Amino acid sequence: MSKNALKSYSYFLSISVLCLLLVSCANVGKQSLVMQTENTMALDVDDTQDSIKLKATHVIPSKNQYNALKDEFIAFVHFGPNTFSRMEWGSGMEDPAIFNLQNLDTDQWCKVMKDAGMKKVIITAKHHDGFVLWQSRYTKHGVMSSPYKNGEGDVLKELSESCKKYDIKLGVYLSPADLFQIENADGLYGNLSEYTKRTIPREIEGRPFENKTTFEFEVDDYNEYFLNQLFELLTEYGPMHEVWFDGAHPKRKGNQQYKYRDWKKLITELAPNAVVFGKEGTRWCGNEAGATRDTEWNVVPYEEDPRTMNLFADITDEDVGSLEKLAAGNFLHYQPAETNTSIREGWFYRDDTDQKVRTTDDVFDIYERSVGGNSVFLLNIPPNREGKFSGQDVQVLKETGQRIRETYGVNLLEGAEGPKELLDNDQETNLVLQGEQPIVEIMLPKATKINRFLVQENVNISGERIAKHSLDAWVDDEWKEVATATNIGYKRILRFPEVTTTKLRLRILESRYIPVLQNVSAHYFESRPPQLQFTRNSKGEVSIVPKMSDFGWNPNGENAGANLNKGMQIFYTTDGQEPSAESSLFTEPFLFGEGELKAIAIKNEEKGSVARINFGISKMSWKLVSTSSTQEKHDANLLFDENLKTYWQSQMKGENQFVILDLGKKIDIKSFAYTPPTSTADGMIQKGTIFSSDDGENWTKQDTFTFGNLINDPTQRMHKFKQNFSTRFVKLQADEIAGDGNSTAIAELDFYMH
Ligand code: FUL
Repeated sequence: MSKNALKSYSYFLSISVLCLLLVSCANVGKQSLVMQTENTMALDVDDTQDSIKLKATHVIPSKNQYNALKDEFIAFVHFGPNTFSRMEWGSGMEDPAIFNLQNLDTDQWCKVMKDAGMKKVIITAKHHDGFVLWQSRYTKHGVMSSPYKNGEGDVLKELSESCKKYDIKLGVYLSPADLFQIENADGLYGNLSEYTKRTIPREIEGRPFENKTTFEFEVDDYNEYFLNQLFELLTEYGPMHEVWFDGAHPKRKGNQQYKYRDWKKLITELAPNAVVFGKEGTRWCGNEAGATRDTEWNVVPYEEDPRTMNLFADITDEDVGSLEKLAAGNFLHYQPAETNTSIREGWFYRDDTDQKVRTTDDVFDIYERSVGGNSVFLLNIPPNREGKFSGQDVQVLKETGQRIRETYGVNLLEGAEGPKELLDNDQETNLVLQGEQPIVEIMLPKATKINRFLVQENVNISGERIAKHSLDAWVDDEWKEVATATNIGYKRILRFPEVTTTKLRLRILESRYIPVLQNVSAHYFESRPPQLQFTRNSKGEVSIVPKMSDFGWNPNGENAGANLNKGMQIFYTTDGQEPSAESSLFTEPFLFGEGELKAIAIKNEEKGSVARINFGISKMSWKLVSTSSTQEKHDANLLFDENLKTYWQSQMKGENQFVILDLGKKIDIKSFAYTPPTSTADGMIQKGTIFSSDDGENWTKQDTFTFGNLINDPTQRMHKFKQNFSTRFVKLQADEIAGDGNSTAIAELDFYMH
């Protein structure tokens, strides 16, 4: 045995002895700790798999992180010039007059959030365009120059007051990227100013601060501007519970650096209860579509010490915290994931006609996967141009709140027999489980129908330990395994086909260290007819099928297409009408050209949610004329094969790549849709031009288009042409590619006549 191996072996042995000693004395969860718990822990060169395992279970959330986890379901509000321009990303050069807000009802926002069961709201105080929603002393680019209350309005103040009224916590999104400060002549972003000692807040005549705290930092102009604004937000609108730093950058300039450690100092002092998103506090889940990982460990590895780091890269891998991953790092850090997505297509409100709104089924499904998957659910509800949440969004949130209360507000283990530490609804009592394969058995007071089981570890004291577990139900005089999953952490919701049972058994199959459970409960969710999805094949035939979850968790716990939906029928309309049992019955794929399809599943007279799709003109007679270049496996025919998984990708040749299509006949075109690939971030067309031609040789430039936020949210983008035009040949030219990409890629193109 080598010296190092011997050292780690004896380390592990002494720890094991200590563990045995500790475990034998009955106590609460703390008894199973064998070292000091920390929010961040360094790994040593002689750490072994076993010692890393042990260390990982002693990495726990900070007070603010734990509170963030307990908030569970929180709201995001994207509001600003984009609400009026219908853009996803502004340019920074918008006239503030565009923010033509006449009415604002932040009480309505908070009331709706409260009904939905949301505990906190984070608003885009400043999005990437640099427009500020509050009365900042340090810029004129914001509400102060807009028509809202003749420049006297303050959206953040109104929200902060409503939050107090409705007991909702407040957080702010302050975008480090700032296009106004990049684009305007006196802009501070990347202006190459010197780093000198500056006092924060900078005094502005006639606008004193009530809070007299001051800070000295060695910063440049933009960091000073940012710190001054943070000072305003944290001292005049608080108490602040979250500060949200977005990592996206539509543009950069002058190699601008962010002195985050200084920002952090200010936040820690002025808003001690605020968790910081995008830095060491909470982390992005890695997508904006509401996808969740099957295994979401919140103890993650870092190469550098996150307590002193300035730059944080996004963690987007499927595996964030397996033992192999942890072993490859130098530090272990507790960092909860936030699952952020929008209730509408895109982050900003566009309209109530074309912009799709998620159904209650969808939102409730994400709630169960995210909150029940060891993360926080951050759902964006973008207010409309009336300053309110739109009716459809309100309805969905109301129903989601109802479903959460109906399902999780009723614990079917009430009166059950079993370990009282788990059944007493007391967060302070915990059950330490011994043995090779620890088991918890619970006797229900009577035969009960259940299809959800909720289990929590005591992450706050004894960290994340369990790596695999299964649930059995006593059915027909024997144990039947109904669900199995990997880690638990703060909360795991197991979903499975309903069983009627008198006894449940939770088996811990793998654990990083002695398992400590905090709470279990059982529930019943009245499952609805499934959500539906449409596909159109290259022959132009449309199919309507139950939506299969893309993300591992089967809808309602089973194969939606099979047993769960027996007896279900699907009805659809092609004229924009709401479908009902009187509409056309879907029995087999049918030919469908351009237009809107709506469909509904009906089972036992109960209607599911309405699914809709807007198909572009049929692509059956399209032909590829030419492309600027193409990569071997990404032929340009793939951009009209009706398959979103395949895509055209040009060679790495930079901008001005193009594709020319023959639509088969002359067609009147009003709009088009670009769907980027999802399996590569290289080649997303951020800016482009559309040309038309009757002969494929003489071209007329028809319009240019701009799409924002493609890399983080690679979903379909629509563009309405300034003027309709009639053409047989179309040329799409890429003028600007998102991020660092230098190829051009298209998963699918669609053209619309309406
Ligand atoms: C992204 C931004 O670019 C989007 O506009 C949005 O704010 C989203 C929450 O984060 O990175």
